[in-house]
Amino acid sequence: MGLSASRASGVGNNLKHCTLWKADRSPACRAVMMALDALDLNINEVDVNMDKGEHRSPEMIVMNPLQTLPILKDRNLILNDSNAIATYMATRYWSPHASKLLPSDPGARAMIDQFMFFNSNVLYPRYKEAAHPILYKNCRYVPPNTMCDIQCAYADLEKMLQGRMFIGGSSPSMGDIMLIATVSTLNILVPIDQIEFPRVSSWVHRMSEEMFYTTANKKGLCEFARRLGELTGVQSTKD
Ligand SMILES: N[C@@H](CCC(=O)N[C@@H](CS)C(=O)NCC(=O)O)C(=O)O
Repeated sequence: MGLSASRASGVGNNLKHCTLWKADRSPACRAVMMALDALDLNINEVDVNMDKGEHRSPEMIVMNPLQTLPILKDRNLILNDSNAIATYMATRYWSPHASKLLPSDPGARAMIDQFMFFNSNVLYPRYKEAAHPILYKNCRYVPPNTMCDIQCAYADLEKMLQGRMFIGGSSPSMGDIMLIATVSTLNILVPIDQIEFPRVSSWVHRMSEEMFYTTANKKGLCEFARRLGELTGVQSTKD
């Protein structure tokens, strides 16, 4: 476990009393890292090696009995859900980008929440179902029924993206950020068919051109793809 090299540009708001424990391979952690970069907030980051079980050490369990990452500590407050962490940081600390990423208008905000709930209720559990047996249980492939569930989630997202460049309008919102972390990872496990899911494909492409995607998603996604390739013997072309 160790302090990670800073991804920060150095020009943003420095919040040295906040610490994020994270693993770049984890989509939930990358979602928070992208949110922080999009908001231009700089905090301490600690790399946790999940393969060595560091997230299950006694000092981590005190902070998060669920034994998952990410974990955010802001003085006495400890949060362990990526969606809660990202929205907390956007509303608690000043950023010139916060109102665009997470609008205060109730209708606009509810639309973003709706996508974020789709991420944590539908996409994320399917990611876990596909990835965990490979990462931790010697499984070598995504079982056909899990693959089918992921294709169904792509089909739902395809309908949800109708008429939208991004979830909240013409620029990425916090909802786009939380979703792209999971969808870009699912894309490695079950590649998104461009013909079947054209809106999802072009949204993924648009998101991959954002600066926060480059600074906070790309490296961990490559790490995930490399690890998956080592374990399954199949190299992804999607990262
Ligand atoms: N709802 C949580 C889920 C976090 C989660 O499941 N994180 C995974 C990594 S992506 C984890 O820590 N898994 C524990 C493990 O792999 O042992 C969030 O969105 O933050």
